[in-house]
Amino acid sequence: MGKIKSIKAREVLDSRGNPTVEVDLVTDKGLFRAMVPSGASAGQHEALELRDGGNRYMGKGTLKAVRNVNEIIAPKIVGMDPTKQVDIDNLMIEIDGTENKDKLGANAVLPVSMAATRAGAAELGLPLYKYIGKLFGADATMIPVPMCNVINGGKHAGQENSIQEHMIMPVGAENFREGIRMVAETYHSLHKILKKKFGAHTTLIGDEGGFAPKELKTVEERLDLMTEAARNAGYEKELVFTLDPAASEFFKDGTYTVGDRKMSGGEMVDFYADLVDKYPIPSIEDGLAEDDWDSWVEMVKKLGNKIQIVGDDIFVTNTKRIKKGIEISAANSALIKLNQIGSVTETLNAIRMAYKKDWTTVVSHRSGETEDSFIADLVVGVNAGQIKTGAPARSDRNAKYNQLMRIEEELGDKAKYVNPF
Ligand code: 2PG
Ligand code: MG
Repeated sequence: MGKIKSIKAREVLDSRGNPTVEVDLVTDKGLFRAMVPSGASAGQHEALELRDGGNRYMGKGTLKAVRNVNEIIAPKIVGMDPTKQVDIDNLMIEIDGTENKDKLGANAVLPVSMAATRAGAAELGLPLYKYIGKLFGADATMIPVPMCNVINGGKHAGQENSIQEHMIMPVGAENFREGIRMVAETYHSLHKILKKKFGAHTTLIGDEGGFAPKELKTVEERLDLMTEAARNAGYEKELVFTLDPAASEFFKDGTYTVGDRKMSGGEMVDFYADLVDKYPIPSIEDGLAEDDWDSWVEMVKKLGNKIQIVGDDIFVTNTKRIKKGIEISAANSALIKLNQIGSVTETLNAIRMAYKKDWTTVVSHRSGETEDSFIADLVVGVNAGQIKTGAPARSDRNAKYNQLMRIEEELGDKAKYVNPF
């Protein structure tokens, strides 16, 4: 039996220049490292991201979380068998003792959990995705179709009351490598169009690597330009569009404000129905706010047979909230973010719950990311078939796409790349 010999956390920087936590976990097999990402349009019901407050890093310091790893978690976890993922995670959950990891912080628990998964994989001599497949109970052969966010809006681009993410998805590609090429070429073609139509300044980018032109105000204008870019690149047939409005960000006192339009939940559903009629949109995430359950149910009634309705802020990768969503039929898909819940075991449980009801899952990055590509292995490990991790630009995003190309290569003939719709 292998043993965890040491655990050490430190503060490092994420893609937005904010501090985050990195953990080095050592076993006989080597040093295993993991880093946590951080959201901007974070859900209110997410596990706690512990920040120091005060002046350092504008209050966003993570030294308390680092200390919680080094002084509270490490002494208890060192000595354990790294292949005992459930025991390791459960012990941390027990030490914390709260619903939302309020004591230790999800940003203290998660990097230890992820580093332990890497160490467990090494212990068994397996690549990470195969080891996650073993933990989860899947054959880990599905390479996901990526959802790539080529136009950033909302909080990721300093734009109030606008749709946050406009993504392209190469559902018609033969494999992942070809899919990512179609996406990158379309992204460059979009760059060209923007530059020509509105000037070079409109090709500056938002938090997730997509363009963020203020000139394109409505979602229709944005989708039209994406259509033009896909056509110019020659992939109009192979690509579809998906949206993450992140509606909690523009919902207040029962009203949704998109640009200069004010809408009720019901009107929002009609707004999406209209878009789905006009454009090839098979999936919408967070079309409604995180606690507006009734409108979610309405959206499923109206569009649930036609499109994938993905819950992010409403479910926060939390089995309790996903269970409620299943019971009242508030969606048909769950977004999966490790740091919303704070451990690998709980994340796998959330995915299990979704699958049981034949819901799909989409594994996701955060807008504040790192070079850690764990989610690329996770998405293959659980055969989720869909990942969203930003535009095909900036290394915090491409770290994941690049890892998926490696995994696809390694799987060879066994790799499956399937249109999820
Ligand atoms: C989302 C995410 C990732 P954030 O809303 O889905 O794209 O954004 O990490 O800012 O919550
Ligand atoms: Mg979202």
